[in-house]
Amino acid sequence: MKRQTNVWATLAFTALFTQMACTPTNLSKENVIPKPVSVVTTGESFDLTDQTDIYVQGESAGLLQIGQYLADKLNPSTGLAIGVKTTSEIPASGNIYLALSENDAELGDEGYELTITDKLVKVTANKPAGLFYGIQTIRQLLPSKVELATEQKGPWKIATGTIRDYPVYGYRGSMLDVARHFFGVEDVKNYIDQLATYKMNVLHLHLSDDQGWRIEIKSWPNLTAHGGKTEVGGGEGGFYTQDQYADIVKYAQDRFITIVPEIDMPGHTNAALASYPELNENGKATELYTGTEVGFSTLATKKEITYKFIDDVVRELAALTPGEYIHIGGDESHATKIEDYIPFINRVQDIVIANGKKVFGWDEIALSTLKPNTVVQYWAKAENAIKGVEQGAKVLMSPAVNAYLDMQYDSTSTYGLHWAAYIEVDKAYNWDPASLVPEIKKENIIGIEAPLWSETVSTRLEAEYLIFPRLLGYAEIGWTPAELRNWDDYKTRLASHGERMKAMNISFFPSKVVPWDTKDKK
Ligand code: IFG
Repeated sequence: MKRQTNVWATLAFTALFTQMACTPTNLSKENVIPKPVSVVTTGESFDLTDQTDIYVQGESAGLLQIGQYLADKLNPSTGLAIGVKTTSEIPASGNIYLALSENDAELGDEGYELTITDKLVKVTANKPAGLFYGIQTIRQLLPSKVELATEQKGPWKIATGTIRDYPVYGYRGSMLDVARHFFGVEDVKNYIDQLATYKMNVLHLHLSDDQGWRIEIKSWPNLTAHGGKTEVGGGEGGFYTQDQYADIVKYAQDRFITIVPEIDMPGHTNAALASYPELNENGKATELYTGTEVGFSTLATKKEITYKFIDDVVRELAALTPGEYIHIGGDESHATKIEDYIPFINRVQDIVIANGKKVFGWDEIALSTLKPNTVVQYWAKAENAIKGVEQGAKVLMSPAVNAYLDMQYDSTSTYGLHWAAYIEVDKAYNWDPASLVPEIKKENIIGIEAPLWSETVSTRLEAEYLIFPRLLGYAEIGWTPAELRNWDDYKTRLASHGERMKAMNISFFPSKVVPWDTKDKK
């Protein structure tokens, strides 16, 4: 008899322990990336059940869309058929509630407050973007299996407490080079979804270069008919029709991501020069180029037709781009004399502004006279970016030695280059934009961007090998205050995202500097 009692007691304890182990009750032990600004735990847990619905305050279509985005992320794996409804008052217990708040100044335009009790999960924010970022956090407070596309066993519990969270920088972006190798609409949309998951809010598309022109311009059709025909290595290239580009822009907008389109000039222009003889100094079209050299091409900066060309391109692109910026490139114009480069950049800034947009350019543009709202993207020469600061320009931090996603992790990693540096996951994380260059202060910086140049990658799988897991660190650098960031804390949170990235079908590089075997705690 005695022995039997022990057996039952052991079984009961094991069941209780397992249940408790699955029940998250310590909010401050969760592995949210980017790390939230403040977390207070209250030690209980909230249950998502088949009675749970998402209620949004008021009748706004925008809030319903955000609610539906969350439902679409939760329903496939939980099988709970969570509905999305509007309400004019606090919903009954067991539900999720999204509501715009009066004016919680500390949260700004992108911040949110997430209050979880055993009865209600409530997200409040000044603007819809804040609600959208609050639901990204809700996703991460559920077990990583919530990201799977097939139904999983519950329970689906969320630790209770309050998270108040808001970003350090307003520009938290990545760049995708679709010119060296072309990536189709579905790959771009997939990347947009991944960026949104980690609260990033800009995708810069590098749409033209020596190897390809990727955006339809109706007034210069040969740019894509001819200039879009190939890519590095001689593949079939491709391009976005204006409808496809508009589709990408809308998909991004629905996820609070701004598209910044780049037409690189006067260098990196061989695809245009191969498409129109008249754009060349000597009036002869060049050959299409499928190599990876840089700095050998230039528009004819002294011919008037060049500026008509640029005006036509900028006008059509501006009409398709709700974002306030157009990126004019300006990098590595080694085939353009500096005395021609400077007036060219001055004039192109005027063309972009005349078409209602503000200017971005790589740091060399600081050699010209920058217009009031022109932003300098620091990639290679700090002295250029400093020239920009001296002219009163804001700086976008993309230092190649820390933030170039196309850099190899180490000398053995498969894809990528290493002209700037080998960038392991810890090196990608261990830097602070506001103290990297003493002359570039926090108030001069609009944010950070991690570019993926595509000379060495041509598929989503290869791109993800370079992008992930480093992107998660850039997301945190853009969002979380530097004083809250340290590698030892981050690496264990990142380790737990291994399961989460697998569940999201992200093929990330299994870096040895990350303790991946730390089991996902829930
Ligand atoms: N520099 C070139 C890119 C690309 C890159 C690869 C900039 C601004 C090297 N320009 O980075 O076109 O070739 O790492």
